[in-house]
Amino acid sequence: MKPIILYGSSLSLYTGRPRSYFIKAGLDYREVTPVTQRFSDTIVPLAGGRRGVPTIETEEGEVIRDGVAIIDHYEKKRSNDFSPSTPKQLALSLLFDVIGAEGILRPAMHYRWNFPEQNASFLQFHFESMTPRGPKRAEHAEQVANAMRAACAGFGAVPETFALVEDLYVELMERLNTHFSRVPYFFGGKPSIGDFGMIAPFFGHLGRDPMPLSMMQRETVRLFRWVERMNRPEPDVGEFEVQDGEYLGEDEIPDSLVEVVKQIAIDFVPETTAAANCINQWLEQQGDGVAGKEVLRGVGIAQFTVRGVSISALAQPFRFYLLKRVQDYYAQLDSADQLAVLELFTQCNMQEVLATTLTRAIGRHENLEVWQ
Ligand SMILES: N[C@@H](CCC(=O)N[C@@H](CS)C(=O)NCC(=O)O)C(=O)O
Repeated sequence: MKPIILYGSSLSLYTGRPRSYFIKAGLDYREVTPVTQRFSDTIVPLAGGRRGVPTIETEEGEVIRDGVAIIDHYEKKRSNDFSPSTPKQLALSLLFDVIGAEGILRPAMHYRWNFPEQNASFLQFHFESMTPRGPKRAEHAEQVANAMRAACAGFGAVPETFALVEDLYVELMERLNTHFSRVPYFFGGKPSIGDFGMIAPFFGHLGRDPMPLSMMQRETVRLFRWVERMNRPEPDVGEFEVQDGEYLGEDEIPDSLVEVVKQIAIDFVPETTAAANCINQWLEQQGDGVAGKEVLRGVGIAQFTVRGVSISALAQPFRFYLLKRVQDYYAQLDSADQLAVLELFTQCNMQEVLATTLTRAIGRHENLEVWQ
């Protein structure tokens, strides 16, 4: 059987999600930087025309673009092995998948782009490696890097918000550190869909770029160990007394995990509400003409306030594409399980996101997200 080809890069946030999944699932894969002729000529046209990573060629030669779709493909094949089977754990695991995709972008981008003294040469090397070879390679790499630097501000990390972004991140690191000193993964002895979602910002950016990596190693070794563990094929749980490789029994959600989610809710909830309002207004202006069209990365600017600081951030429909999976899961539970999940989300200050929706759903067509 041919290995899976994973087009991606160590530097790329979103590649971290399927890479970790392949490692933990023991799947044979090769990571290839997306600069080959084959990528441009054969893969990109089958990936909706987008040069985005992660994109894979499966063992059978199928092309799949998007980390979430890639994991869905293998979870289906592997009987949902990395999805907890109990309601609270599964609902929270799906929520962490949303948070990993969009809820940690501000600190991830801030600690990458706003510390040039520590990060600049590291980033320059990687951006060049990801750019197709040619006479103007360095120039092209710089253009892409500049676009990403601008995206950092677009996600709301600007001088007026730096102190807030740093405070929230340090508090989150501390809470994650406490949680990972009790259990090796979010829900016990085995990684979940939520772990794979969260490793995206925590490996590619926060657990690898020189500035945030050194901070994590110095201040929160247990969090650092989770990042390391997520990229190793063996369980790598030597420091824990319980090494059963199982999710916690009886749908347990440890208090330390509730503290993590409460911390994330501080900006995730107001941002989700503001982004939904912004995208819904935009949808109203578009009318039915938008049906079948590709969903763009951002469709406006969401404005919200956290601890008295005003934040403007790109309103991204992808957040709601993933959030709908949490909401759909919740909707089909029986009433006792719904109550248990609602109580948990309320305890975490996340209850609002169970009901924050877009007025038009998002589907997938030929490897692109499209408005339905
Ligand atoms: N929804 C996608 C997002 C992937 C993404 O934004 N990847 C970045 C690099 S980390 C990229 O290639 N962007 C260009 C594009 O997607 O066309 C996923 O979860 O895989």
